[in-house]
Amino acid sequence: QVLLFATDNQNKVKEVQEAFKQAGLDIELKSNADLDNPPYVNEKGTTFEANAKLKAHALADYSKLPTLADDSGLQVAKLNGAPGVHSARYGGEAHNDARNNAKLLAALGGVPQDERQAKFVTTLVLTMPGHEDKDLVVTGTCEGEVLAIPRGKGGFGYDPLFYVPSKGKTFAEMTTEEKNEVSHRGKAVKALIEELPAWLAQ
Ligand code: ITT
Repeated sequence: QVLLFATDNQNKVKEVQEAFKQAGLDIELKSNADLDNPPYVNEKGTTFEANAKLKAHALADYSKLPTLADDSGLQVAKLNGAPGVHSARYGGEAHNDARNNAKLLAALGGVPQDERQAKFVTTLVLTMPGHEDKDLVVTGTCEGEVLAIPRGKGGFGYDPLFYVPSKGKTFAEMTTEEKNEVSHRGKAVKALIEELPAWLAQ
């Protein structure tokens, strides 16, 4: 079974592929990088679900393949939920992890550790070309804290700053498998897999 993952982010592909493998699902994931001239999607929605649908529908329409999209972001309580849906471009117009992390650290400058609670959110949308009315939509979240000093070399994006108390580690200090056990994306994929049989049977 081939599934198109409507993403330009190979780190997302790696995590979702690993989660499918752990669940014993034999799914070949393709992504935007495997397509010739995939359409650019302007993520102009104000919610994770709206942006995930924009990506899923545009790429399903183009590829005619069953298509999965992931829209994610970090919501920091002290910053009233920012960067939220703007997480990818928080630090400037171009998507740049180092600038995003620098801006997040600056925004939280001087805030003590016990006031640095944050939540990662992933909304996944699975769509069949021509059947947008039947989208499968699931969301996963992960509670943690934003550290003042980055830790770890793995993962991507805000991972070195996102500390998960139940693991005693940042996402960047975890293997892909460990991150999937607790992460927003790992939980969203588990929910997707649970709902897949009923969705496919409709
Ligand atoms: P696509 O839209 O092509 O899928 P993207 O990286 O632009 O890739 P989003 O629009 O969902 O993805 O932006 C989410 C941003 O939030 C992403 O760029 C990261 O900086 C951050 N992010 C999302 N999931 C993350 C994770 O698991 N760990 C660290 N940062 C994450």
